[in-house]
Amino acid sequence: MTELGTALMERLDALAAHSQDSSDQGGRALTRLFLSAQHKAAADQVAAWMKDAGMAVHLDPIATVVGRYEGATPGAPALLLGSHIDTVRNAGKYDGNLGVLAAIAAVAELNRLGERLPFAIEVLAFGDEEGVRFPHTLTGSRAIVGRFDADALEGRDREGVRMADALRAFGGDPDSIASVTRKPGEALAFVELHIEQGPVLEAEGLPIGIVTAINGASRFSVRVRGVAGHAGTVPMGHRRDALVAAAEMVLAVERIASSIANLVATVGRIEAKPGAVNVIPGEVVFTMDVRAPEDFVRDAACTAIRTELEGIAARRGVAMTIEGTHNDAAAVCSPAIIERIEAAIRRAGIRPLHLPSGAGHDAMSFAGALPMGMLFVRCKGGISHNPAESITVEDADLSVRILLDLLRHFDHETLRA
Ligand code: HGY
Ligand code: MN
Ligand code: MN
Repeated sequence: MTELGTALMERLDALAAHSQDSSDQGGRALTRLFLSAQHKAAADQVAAWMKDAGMAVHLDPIATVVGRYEGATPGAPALLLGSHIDTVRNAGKYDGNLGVLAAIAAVAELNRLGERLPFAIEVLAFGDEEGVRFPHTLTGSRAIVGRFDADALEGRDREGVRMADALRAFGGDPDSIASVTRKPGEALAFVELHIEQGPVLEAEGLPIGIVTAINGASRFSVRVRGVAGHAGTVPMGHRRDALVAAAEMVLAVERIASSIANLVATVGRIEAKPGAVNVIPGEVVFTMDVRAPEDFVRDAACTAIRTELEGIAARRGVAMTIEGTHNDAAAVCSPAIIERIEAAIRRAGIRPLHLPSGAGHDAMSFAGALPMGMLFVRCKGGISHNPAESITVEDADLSVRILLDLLRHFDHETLRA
């Protein structure tokens, strides 16, 4: 009796085929970056499934695929569902994609039964939650609530391509992103279903949980400039080696983060130039990602890290700049949505567990603008951002059924943010 889950897992496998080949793990891993050819193919596939589910579909100017299923009265305010279809490099196939396809499966079931609710449903397939290709992130979800930062359009990828140009080539329209903003009364709330990407639900023996809050996050690009030189002729004491300085900085980031409870900091990418075996690196660029449940803790940690890196740069005689590329406050989920999600989980006979999210999500873009909440789905070993990411067909099936139940019982009249 898991036909909804079986169909959902088959679609997740099919969607995962839209990937740039990657031999990182010796096989075909999943890498689908914002505005890439793989994103286009996945967006087209998602649009087709939305149409099959009885939705009117369009691509919005910031490349979000939008499917709308009318309520009993056409033009009624919409409950927004969805997540993202972009991935990190060498990703699993459930992060983001599960939330989009589970929402489509729930609407398809309503459509199959000819059910119309007292509100419309919009399923949103965002293309830029991970923020891996360009410096900014959450561009699609932020646009829905009028928080899109136009500076993002000037961001460039590794090949120097401007986001605005890639967006136009994709079929988006940088000049009309403001039109994406929902007018007051058009949207009721945003609810996102997503894998937990952590070990708690599995440890508790629960298939699904209720998110209380989403950690705030700050991202930086750090550039270290030393002096390039001949690896064979420059004595060690005469070097201003950008990579060795950066290495000390990376260890400092780890040391500072490890000393602060519930704070995490990660250097995910580092690039040394010119990148030749016999040249002392003259320049290094690396990224930093800092997160915590409380904003003041994260801010204080970012200040401490900056001070420490400046000290290392001065002592080693290298220049350093730290550019902030993303900053998102911690987002508290709406009690009204938590209540509705908890009621649906109880009706399914499952113990309702409330838990925070260490990972960022599109839902955080809605905090303070629209009532928002999230359901977490158990994932094996809590593994994510890794091809080993996995869920069971039973949990996939339950996700769709609980989402359906949430929709059918959703009291939209008494909503407050
Ligand atoms: O980085 C995150 O937390 C999310 O996967 N974008
Ligand atoms: Mn995600
Ligand atoms: Mn992710």
